[in-house]
Amino acid sequence: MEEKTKCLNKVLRRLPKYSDVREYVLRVSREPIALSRSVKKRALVRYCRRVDRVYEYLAENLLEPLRTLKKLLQVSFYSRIASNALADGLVVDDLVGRLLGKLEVVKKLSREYRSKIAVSFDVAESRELYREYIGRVLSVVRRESKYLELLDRAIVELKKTPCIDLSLPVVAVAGMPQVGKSTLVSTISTAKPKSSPFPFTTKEIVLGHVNYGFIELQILDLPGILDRPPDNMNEIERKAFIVVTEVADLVLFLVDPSEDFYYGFESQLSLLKSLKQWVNVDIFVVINKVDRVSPERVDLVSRAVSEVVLNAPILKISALKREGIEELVDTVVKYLKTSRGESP
Ligand SMILES: Nc1nc2c(ncn2[C@@H]2O[C@H](COP(=O)(O)OP(=O)(O)O)[C@@H](O)[C@H]2O)c(=O)[nH]1
Ligand SMILES: [Mg+2]
Repeated sequence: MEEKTKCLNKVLRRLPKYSDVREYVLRVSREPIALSRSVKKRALVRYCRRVDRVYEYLAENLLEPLRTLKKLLQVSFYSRIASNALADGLVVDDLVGRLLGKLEVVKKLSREYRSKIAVSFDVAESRELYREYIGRVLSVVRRESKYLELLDRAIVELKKTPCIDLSLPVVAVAGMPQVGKSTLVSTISTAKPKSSPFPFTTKEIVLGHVNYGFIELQILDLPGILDRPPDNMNEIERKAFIVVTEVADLVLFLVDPSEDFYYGFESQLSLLKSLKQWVNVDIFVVINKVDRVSPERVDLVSRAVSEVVLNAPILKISALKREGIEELVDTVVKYLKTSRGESP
């Protein structure tokens, strides 16, 4: 599948609920159908048209959106983001497969009843056949209504993911809650995510662009991650985890060196160690908030961190006071250029 910028919000459509489908079908069944004077067997023709309309509605509102979704789910990032929005253990690809399989029957039923109505004996028979048709179609959709609603939840989640160009480099900003991720992203990029003194302010993935000469970098602000195994993470933390494992070309791991940091330094170090194991790309540690701690404390934190990341750069910044920002962006751009085989 070609991987260009995909704005899922535009590409994907919400699915109707069973009640929406039922309402539409009942409306079509009531609505008058205009026919020109020359048409013979008018009642039969009207019922045939109604069958067509019901089928067109289902094809356009259920089958097509499901097929579009199925294609997108070939990108494992989208598939994992969508599954993350479902109840435990459900895999979005299985649900789409199931629904497409079950709803395929609607096409067969529509053809079958259209032919039967076309050769029906009289108005009463064609009406009876039409009723039977909508009864059967609605019962197929009703039986799947639980799955339709689940999938719609996954679609809503996918529509919230920003328009990332997966063929261009992506820098993900990760770390515990409150370390200053949103402040950094709003300092260096076009995105202005909300930062606040309360943990878990950032609940969604936010995409910003960093303009660096002719280069435009994609940078992602992420929800905070706590130091616990992925299986124990909540849905919001897992979203951040999926980004760092699926789409990031480089992870900036932000650390708060403050002695009074709510989650402590040891847990940040422990999270960094875990991320090193889970993530396949390089991780640069960024010690933030250097404006509020002593240089000795920064050194101490820096030494502890270097034992985990070994030779990777450790940057020191104040996102709030805009200190060390230029060097950070420089380092990132140079790294991405060399890692993509271009000279720096
Ligand atoms: N002193 C200081 N405070 C900062 C700095 N960066 C962020 N903060 C503060 O730390 C808190 C959390 O910031 P936020 O960006 O929301 O953190 P996030 O949860 O990691 O996204 C806010 O009150 C910010 O103003 C910094 O460089 N220095
Ligand atoms: Mg944030």
